[in-house]
Amino acid sequence: APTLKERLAELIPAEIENVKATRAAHGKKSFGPVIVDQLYGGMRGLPALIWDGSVLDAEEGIRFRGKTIPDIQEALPKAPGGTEPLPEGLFWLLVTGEIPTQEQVTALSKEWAARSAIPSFVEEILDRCPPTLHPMSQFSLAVTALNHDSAFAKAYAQGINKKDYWQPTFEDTMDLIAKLPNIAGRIFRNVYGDGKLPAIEADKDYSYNLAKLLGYAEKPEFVELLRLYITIHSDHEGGNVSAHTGKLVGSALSDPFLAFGASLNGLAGPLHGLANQEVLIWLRKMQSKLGENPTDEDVREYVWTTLKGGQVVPGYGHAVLRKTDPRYTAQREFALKHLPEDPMFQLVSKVYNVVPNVLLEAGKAKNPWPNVDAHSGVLLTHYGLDQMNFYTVLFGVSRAFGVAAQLIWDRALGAPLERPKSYSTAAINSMFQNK
Ligand code: FCX
Repeated sequence: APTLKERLAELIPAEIENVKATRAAHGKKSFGPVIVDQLYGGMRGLPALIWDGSVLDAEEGIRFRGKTIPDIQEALPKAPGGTEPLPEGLFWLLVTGEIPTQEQVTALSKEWAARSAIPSFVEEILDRCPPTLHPMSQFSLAVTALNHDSAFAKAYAQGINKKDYWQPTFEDTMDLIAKLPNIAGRIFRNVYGDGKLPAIEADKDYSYNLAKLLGYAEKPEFVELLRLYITIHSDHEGGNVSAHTGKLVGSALSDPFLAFGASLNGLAGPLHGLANQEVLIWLRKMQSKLGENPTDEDVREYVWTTLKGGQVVPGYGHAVLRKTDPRYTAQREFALKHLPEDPMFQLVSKVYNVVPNVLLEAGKAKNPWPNVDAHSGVLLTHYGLDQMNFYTVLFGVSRAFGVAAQLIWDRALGAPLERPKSYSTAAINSMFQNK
């Protein structure tokens, strides 16, 4: 069976032809008008990007290469004795559109373990960070610094032919993904522990090794949770801040480390990935104010206080989704299976019964339903990982999979520099003066 790189080399020529044919057939077709409000409104709904790994439907939620979350839970290879999909398989699917064999997934686990060491100067950068520096800032620093050894940057400096860009890009993205557990683990141990890190095991899967670095390898259920977590946070089509930023920066031919470092800075914002930390803080505050078992009416009032204070309810709403996020549902099902009695999970369920009605009543949010971030922290907390400032780092480890897959294809297909057109308010007023 071919390796991932060999399979890619087989797929790329046909995909170049497919894009050519698609553009020949549909290149001049219109999606409809662009209206001025979209320029002011954060470009909602503006068709502007190609992203092959996944497509998001407002009602149904995410599909990875055409497959829903339940589809991939069923189809992707599992760890021995496990029931959740291995993220290695999800990466293979994102890159190739194909379901890998167990053997191909095991080979990826091994390859990532073999590539996992980080340069000692990056370890030193992390060791010098004050523990008060947010884990996401540390994460971004370290990923950016990996550019020191970028195969793409080196090949470019040596004058690589653009036809071959995808090859060093592939090597860099494999290194990037492989090194993230050691970076995340080091940040975790430096900020919350004694800075000592166990070694990665060469014959174990990615999620097991990440759990081990965090100190959770002895809890098989937590390892399963990580497998699910990394799988479902990996990709959410191309327009979200972290994905789009990675693609944008990559379009300047900045290497995958620079591009994904930029993604992480976007993921660190409270309206995006930091929302998983914000949710836990918000729930904890609610608990300390209302006690362990508040009534629906108490929760309702607490939600209203948040809204009246001019704040968002973290974990609710979405720029594209108009239904409960299937990533939320997948995590809820995990909780129902493994921790139905957990008081914090019961609080999350109560919040789920109350918040949508309040948001509907308030009348502003276009989507009153929960997103992925409303649930993840409670699962991690259940197993003891209650260092909320760290949660977005785990989201970041996963998001690398989706961004990496697209970076490979962008370089394989010769995606051009991104450079949309901007206008000033004065220009808009003069343009539409008499229209
Ligand atoms: N609580 C309170 N108000 C909300 C809200 C929420 N959860 N969601 C939307 N609104 C408000 C908006 O703030 C906006 O108010 P304004 O008119 O005063 O500016 C109005 O409703 C319309 O916004 P809407 O069009 O529905 O939402 P956007 O596409 O602009 O924004 C996000 C989408 C996700 C940013 C928004 O729903 C939000 O702030 N949610 C809370 C933060 C969050 O959970 N983010 C994580 C999202 C995601 F899953 C991820 O990236 O990880």
